[in-house]
Amino acid sequence: MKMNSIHSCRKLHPKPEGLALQYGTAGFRTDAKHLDHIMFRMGLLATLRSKKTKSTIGVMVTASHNPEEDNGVKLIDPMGEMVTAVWEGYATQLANTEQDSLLKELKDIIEKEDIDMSEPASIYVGKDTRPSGASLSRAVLDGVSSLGGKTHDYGLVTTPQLHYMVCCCNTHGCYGSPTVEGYYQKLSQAFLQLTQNASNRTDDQKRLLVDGANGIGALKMREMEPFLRSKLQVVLSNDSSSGKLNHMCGADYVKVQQKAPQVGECCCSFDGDADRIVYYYTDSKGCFHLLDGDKIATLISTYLKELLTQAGLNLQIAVVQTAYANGSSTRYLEDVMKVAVCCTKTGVKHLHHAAQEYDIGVYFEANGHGTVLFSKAAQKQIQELVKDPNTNDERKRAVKLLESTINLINQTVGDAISDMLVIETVLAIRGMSVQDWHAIYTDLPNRQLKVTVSDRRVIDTTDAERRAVTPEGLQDAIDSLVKKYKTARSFVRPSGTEDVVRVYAEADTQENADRLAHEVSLAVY
Ligand code: 16G
Ligand code: ZN
Repeated sequence: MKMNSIHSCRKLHPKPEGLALQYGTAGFRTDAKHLDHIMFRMGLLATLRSKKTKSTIGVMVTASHNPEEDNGVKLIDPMGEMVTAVWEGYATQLANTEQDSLLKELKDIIEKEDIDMSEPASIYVGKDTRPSGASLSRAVLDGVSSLGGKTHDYGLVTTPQLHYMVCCCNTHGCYGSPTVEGYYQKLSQAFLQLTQNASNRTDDQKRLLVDGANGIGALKMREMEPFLRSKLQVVLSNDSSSGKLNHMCGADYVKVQQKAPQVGECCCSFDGDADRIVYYYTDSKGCFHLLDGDKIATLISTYLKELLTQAGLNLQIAVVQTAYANGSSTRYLEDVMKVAVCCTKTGVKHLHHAAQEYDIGVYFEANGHGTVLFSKAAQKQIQELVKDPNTNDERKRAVKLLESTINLINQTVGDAISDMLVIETVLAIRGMSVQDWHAIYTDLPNRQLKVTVSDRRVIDTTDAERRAVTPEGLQDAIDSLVKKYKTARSFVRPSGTEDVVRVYAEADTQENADRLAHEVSLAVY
């Protein structure tokens, strides 16, 4: 055991005294200046997690859609999932321990988890394009080697690529080969196979404007393009290293500002680490139309449900949403599509876990983060049906499409590149334009606001964050405000990533949604 080397190495990554940070909804995230010691310590913790699980663990250095000056880090568990809640707790403890008790804190974790320190450890490390990424990822590598762990530094990768790589490694290649090239090959092969079924696509239908948020997604899209053999013509914008990451571009900007950073008939935007995507277009009158995570979930679940029916497979499909899902999408899925809808708390890990409960769980946050999970049993049924010689042609076509679609989806986490290819496939196979897709249902006008309060933790929520339990009287006040409007809904929740309370309102008109959001935010003060 090389615990002693921590003593010497830790001096290189000292913790500023008194600084306390929390492993939040998506890891640590703050101004990059404050993160050196956090990175080193996450290297240490990832090594312990690897020894404990006897598997490869991932460490991704990214702050997603935050400004370029920020950075962050999150740990990836063996199957490519987010690390468990208990280990999130260890991460916070370890991050906030003052320098002289670091060793004691490590020993506590080792004891609590009964970790055999003679086990080997293997850590995959990746980073997005932030200027601070290079030195911060070196701090992670230092942490791992302090405890004698082995590292594989993938350098610049998207967050979902690193999740994919970790899963490939721990499933011994069953999920694919753990290289960036293996990722491109797996996805592009599935995409080419699927789009063969839509041979009459025009060049216009193959053309897509992609806003890369001046981040890693743009870089990786350019690498992937040759693998797609002109079956998709990607026109990249915000792809430069000179442009500022996430500045006036990217998925978060488009969703929150409801504005297009580029004008065209079919556009999409990635976020800074390419795990989120939204689509949009500008019509002939110059009006902007957004197709967010709810629209994506509707498109994909409708397509999958149709294939299940054609294949004669009796598998349960459900859509997992959060309180932010537009009411129209929920109504459409439940009433028209007859698909089960489940609502969870905000944050990918909550949606992911809920989706694992179904044969096929489609999950998307309205902000564009999401994917589809197929249970092992469902995948087996699909594979067996493909091989069954008694399957008739119509069923065989449907089940083969299902099989290739599974290969096109990154089941470890939401993935902008994979989601984009799935969406392009569905539109191609169903012969739909982005305008047809948009017309499936009409979003209810909505508004999101932020309110700054002295302590956001006084607000506690229940029912997947849709109702406030404390402070007393707040929910009654919201209820009576909502009653004044038609088809209205509103909720408040403390943010998990910023020191603010978020307010959401939807109603029959934009004016009413704006007014309701404003009134509710006054009730929060
Ligand atoms: C994080 C979450 C995202 C969630 C957002 C909510 C992950 C990978 N990301 O970015 O899913 O929508 O936080 O932020 O889990 P909020 O709590 O500030 O509203
Ligand atoms: Zn992201």
